[in-house]
Amino acid sequence: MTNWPTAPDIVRVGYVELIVTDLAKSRDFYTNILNLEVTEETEDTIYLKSLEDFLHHNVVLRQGPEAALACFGWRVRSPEEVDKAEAFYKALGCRTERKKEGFVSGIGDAVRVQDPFGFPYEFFYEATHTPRGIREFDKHGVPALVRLDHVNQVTPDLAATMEYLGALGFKTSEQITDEDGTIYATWVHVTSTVHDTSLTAGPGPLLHHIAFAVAERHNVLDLADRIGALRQSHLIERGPGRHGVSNAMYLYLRDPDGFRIEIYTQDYYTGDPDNPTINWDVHDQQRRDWWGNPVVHSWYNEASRVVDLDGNLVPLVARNADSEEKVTVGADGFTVVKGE
Ligand code: XXG
Ligand code: FE2
Repeated sequence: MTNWPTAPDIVRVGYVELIVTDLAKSRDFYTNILNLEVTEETEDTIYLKSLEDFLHHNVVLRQGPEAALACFGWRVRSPEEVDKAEAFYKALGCRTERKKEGFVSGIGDAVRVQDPFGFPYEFFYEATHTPRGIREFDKHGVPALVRLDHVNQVTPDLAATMEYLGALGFKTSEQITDEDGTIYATWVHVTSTVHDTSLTAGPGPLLHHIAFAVAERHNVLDLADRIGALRQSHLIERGPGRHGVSNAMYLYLRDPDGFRIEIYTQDYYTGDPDNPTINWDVHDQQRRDWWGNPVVHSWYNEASRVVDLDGNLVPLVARNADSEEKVTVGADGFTVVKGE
């Protein structure tokens, strides 16, 4: 067990920065399909936010040569927590970069790190506020994405990554395991929801998806209907459905670069200190879809690369071989499912 340095107090995932290969195409997807609001735009960068948030943005799209995650932006509780985050990663021997003026528009003093598992994380407190759109009912015609709800990471050594996120204050709400105790996926939270990030075992570091919340269950269906009416059904990868894990309603879309976007709503409260962890058997066919609908192959086997602090793709590390051996038909994980 590592002796962890003092961790920063993480409030939530504030934004994600994605490198996209065709900014105009991505703009069309994030505004016309997802109906996110553009809060700022330059020649090579677009900032977008969900309806309910008061931060400057939840998504940054930056034009670049290769589609990749540039960072997850974690909001911390106060400006001092940014110092703590910097000290935390320095003590772990990770590369860090601090910018008092911020790395992107709308965000002040921030530190970016490449974490021990290769993921690009940013920690910030200072942010430009924008008006919440909650009373702009004239804009609600299209199902509104109200919040950035969570992100999902693929990592080769799930147990070690879990321990590290535990040191950062994340608690486990749900997990998928087998009879030998191998963990295939976990859902961890700092807010009182089921998760702020989720870990899937597999070759990594990779970004599996980002997820926005909608207010009501029927909004998930409304969005699927809208995409159908726009004759864009190829954008739908999985769902609509109800998850076993989290109990939430879901729909997965793929953006023009293949980034996976989940539309998600109505999981449950997890804020008590003794919130019980739910364990799902990897062979339970309702764990990922409560109605038993099969999960499409691409959902298990495709994910996006991440970049380091210099913008270079982080090399992939194979999944721990031990757990790979134990995967059986219908089992979980970011891996080859035998029999397919
Ligand atoms: O947010 C999620 C997910 O990680 O996207 C996937 C909640 C549950 C699931 S699962 O497919 O495991 O039910
Ligand atoms: Fe998700």
